[in-house]
Amino acid sequence: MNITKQAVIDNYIPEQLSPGNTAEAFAPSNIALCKYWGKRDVELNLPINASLSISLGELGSRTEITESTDGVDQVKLNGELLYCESRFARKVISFINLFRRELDQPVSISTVNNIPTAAGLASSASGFAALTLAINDFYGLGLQPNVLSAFARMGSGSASRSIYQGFVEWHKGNREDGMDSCAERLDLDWPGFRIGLLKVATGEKKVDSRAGMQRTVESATLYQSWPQQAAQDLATIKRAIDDHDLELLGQTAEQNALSMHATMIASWPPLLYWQPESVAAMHRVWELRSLGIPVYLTMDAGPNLKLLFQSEDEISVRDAFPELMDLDIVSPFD
Ligand code: 2P0
Repeated sequence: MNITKQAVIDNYIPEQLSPGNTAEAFAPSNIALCKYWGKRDVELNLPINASLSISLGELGSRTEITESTDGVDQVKLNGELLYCESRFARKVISFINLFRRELDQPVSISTVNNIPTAAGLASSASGFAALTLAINDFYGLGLQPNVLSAFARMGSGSASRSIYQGFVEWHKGNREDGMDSCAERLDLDWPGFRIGLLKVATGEKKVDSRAGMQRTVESATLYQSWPQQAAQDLATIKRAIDDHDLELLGQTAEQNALSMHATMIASWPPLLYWQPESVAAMHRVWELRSLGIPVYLTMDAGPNLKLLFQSEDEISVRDAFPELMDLDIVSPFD
């Protein structure tokens, strides 16, 4: 039988907790340049491949935990008190329960996301990372960042990377309990690196990443080539970051994202997150590139694009994509 999250966590935290009255933590969102797609262990969110991301600086989630004053757990999202049976509230409470266990102390958890709503970014990565950091503080656990990263991963895979700023690698790991499947900040900066958050379509997606990657692993023959490609792409992207080589980074990240989408499209039933507006925006990126502007795209499990470029080309990118507001262009090293 596979190891449970609870068994893993019990090995790292004391039986007797010493909760405080309040704790607050922030974690950034992140965009993968080499994507995580596919799990080898669904319970622990252990990935089939290692991945690499860039964190979005001040854009992310702030989570506060306080002792509840009215004797029941409360979950707030962006200031709004949620129905306790809502999906988000249940996810948050069941994650807290892994740490709180038998402790009879209802809490109030408030999460605020400051990611521009226009960016259409999922917030599970920054949300679970901020929640893990706040739990560590609230219950006085004193855990190291690598352990916090592994715990955040059990909430949502990509949250393992949101424990850190900058360029971050999430190691695949080999251990059965997954504790070596945690992220690490790479000691590589790139002050001129820019990310444009281009929202092209709205609407709730019908298949979330969790279900989408499972479907791909189970039904797409094309997925067989993914782990090897991801490993090569990750090594190339690290080299490109080290050399501040945008062409190599952009080409590899774009090809990595489109290869991931190819595996989704090759699933059954087919999984296509793109909308007509996504394809139109891709053509605009390629058109800009044909004019000599080095701008590349990446996409996650949704219809929106993220643009990768450097500060010297910001004016050209803004001209070509006038819908990008100031907050949609992120300077991760400012
Ligand atoms: C990534 N994505 O590397 C990839 C690329 C989406 C496409 O990580 O099931 O919300 O909670 O581990 O982390 C989104 O998947 O999935 C994701 P779970 P998660 O950013």
